[in-house]
Amino acid sequence: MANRSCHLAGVASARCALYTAYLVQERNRHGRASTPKSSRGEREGRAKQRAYCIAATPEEPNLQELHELLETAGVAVVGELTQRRETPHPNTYLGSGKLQEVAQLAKAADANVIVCDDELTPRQERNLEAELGIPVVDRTAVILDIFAGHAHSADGKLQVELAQLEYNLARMRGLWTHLERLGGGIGTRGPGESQIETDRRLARDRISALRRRLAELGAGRQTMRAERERAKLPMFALAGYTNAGKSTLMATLTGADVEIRDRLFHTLDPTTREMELAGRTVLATDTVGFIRKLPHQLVKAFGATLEETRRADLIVHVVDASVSEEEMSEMLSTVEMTLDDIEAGDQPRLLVCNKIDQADEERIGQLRSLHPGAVLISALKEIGIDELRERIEAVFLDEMQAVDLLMPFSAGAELAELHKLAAKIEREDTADGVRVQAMLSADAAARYERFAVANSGGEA
Ligand SMILES: Nc1nc2c(ncn2[C@@H]2O[C@H](COP(=O)(O)OP(=O)(O)OP(=O)(O)O)[C@@H](O)[C@H]2O)c(=O)[nH]1
Ligand SMILES: [Mg+2]
Repeated sequence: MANRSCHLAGVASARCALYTAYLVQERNRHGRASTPKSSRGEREGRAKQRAYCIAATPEEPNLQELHELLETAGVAVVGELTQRRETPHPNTYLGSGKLQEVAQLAKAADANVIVCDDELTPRQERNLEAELGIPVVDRTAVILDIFAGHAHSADGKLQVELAQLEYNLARMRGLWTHLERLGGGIGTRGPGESQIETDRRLARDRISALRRRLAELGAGRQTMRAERERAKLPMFALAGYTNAGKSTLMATLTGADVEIRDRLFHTLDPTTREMELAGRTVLATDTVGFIRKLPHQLVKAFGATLEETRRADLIVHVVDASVSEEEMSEMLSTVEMTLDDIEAGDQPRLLVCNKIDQADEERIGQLRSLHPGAVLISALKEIGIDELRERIEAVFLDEMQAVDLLMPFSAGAELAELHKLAAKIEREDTADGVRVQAMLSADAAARYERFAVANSGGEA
C-alpha cells in the first residue's frame, strides 16, 4: 500500500517535472509506460503521506468516502476542513478566509499534502498550491491513482494510462498558460515553451498509440463476444457502487475465484463465468464499481470494459444496504446515472440489497417497504441466495417461450446444445426421434424452429 502514495505527491506540485521524466524515459524505452525508476526508489523510502482534506459543498459535508479512497491509496488523513458554499470559488476553490485557516491547520497537523474532494481546475489547483505552499491533489487524481494500482489486465492498464495522460495533459496546458503569463522576458519563453510543446506532443503521440492499441484489443473482444453470441447464453451483469459486495456475490453464485477485498475499486477488469440456473447455463459478469464524481476520463476509458454491462440481458444492481437509507439512495442514484452515461440505462434491472446480515430488524422492514421489488441478501453469509437465483431465473423465463420439438437422433450436437440453452426441459425418446418440450429465448427458439412440431409450441 505504501507504494500507492508517491504518485499522489508526484501528481501535485512536481507534476510537470515528474511527467517530463516519465516522457524522457518513455522515449528511451520505446516501450510501455511505467513509473520512472527514480520515483519507484522514492516510493520505498518515503514516509507515509499525511493528507489534510478540504471540500466546498452546498450540502451537509461528508468526507467519509474521501477518507476511504485515501486509505485505499495508502494515505493517512490528518484533518479536514469543509466550507458550505453554493459553488466552489473559481480561482481558489475555498474562500480566502478558509484558505488561511487551512494553511494553519494543515501545518499544525503536519500534513504534507492537501486533498480536495472535487476535481479542481488546473487554475484552482495552481492557486491553491501557491497559497498553501504544499502539494494539492484532487479527488480525480486519487481515483486515477487507485485505478493505476489495481489494474491487472493489459486492457485495464492501457485504459488507466490513457485516463491519466488525458488528466495530466490538461494540467500541462494549465501550467503552460501560467508560464506564458509569467514569462515574456528573454530566456523564459523559448526553451520553456519548446520543452512543454515537446512534452505535449509526446503525450499526444502516446495517447494516439494507446487509443490504437485499445481499439485492437476491442476488436479481439468483439471476436470473443461473437463466439459467445453464437452460444446465445443469457447473461447478467453484477453492477453497483464500489465495495457493495459484487465480487462476493459472484463467488457465492458461481464459485468463481474472484478477489474480494474491503477496499474501493478492487475489481477493475470484468470476469465472466458460467453458472447453472434451473438446469440451464447462464453467464454472470462481475464488473468495475462506480462512485460519486467518477472522473469522466474513467467513464470514457472504461466504456470498452463496460460493454459487458451494456450487452447484459439483465443488470443485477447490488447495493450495500447496511448503511442508512439516505446514503443508500445516494449510491443507487449514482449508479443509475453512471449506467445511463455508459448507455446501459435501458436494460431490465433487479435490485439486490446486500449485507443484510449487518442490518437490524427495523432497517430490514424499511428496506422491504421502500424497495418492494428488491431481493434482500447477504452474499457473505449466504442469506437469500436461493430467492435471488429464482428471481434472476424468473426474469430470464419471462423473456422465453415454450417450444415443442421433434429432433432426429442424428442431431446429437444440437440436442446437447439445447440442454445448455433451455430451461424447464423435458424429453422423451419416440420412434421418430427425441421429443423435447422446453422454454427457450426468442433467439434460440428461432434457430430450433426447423425442428418444431406443427401447431404447437407457440403458447407463450
Ligand atoms: N457483512 C457483510 N460484508 C460483506 C457482504 N458482502 C460483501 N461483504 C464485504 O464487503 C467488502 C467488499 O466486497 P467485494 O465483494 O470486494 O465488493 P465489490 O462490490 O466487488 O467491490 P469493488 O470490486 O471494490 O467495487 C468485503 O470486505 C466483503 O467481505 C455481506 O453480505 N455482508
Ligand atoms: Mg469487486
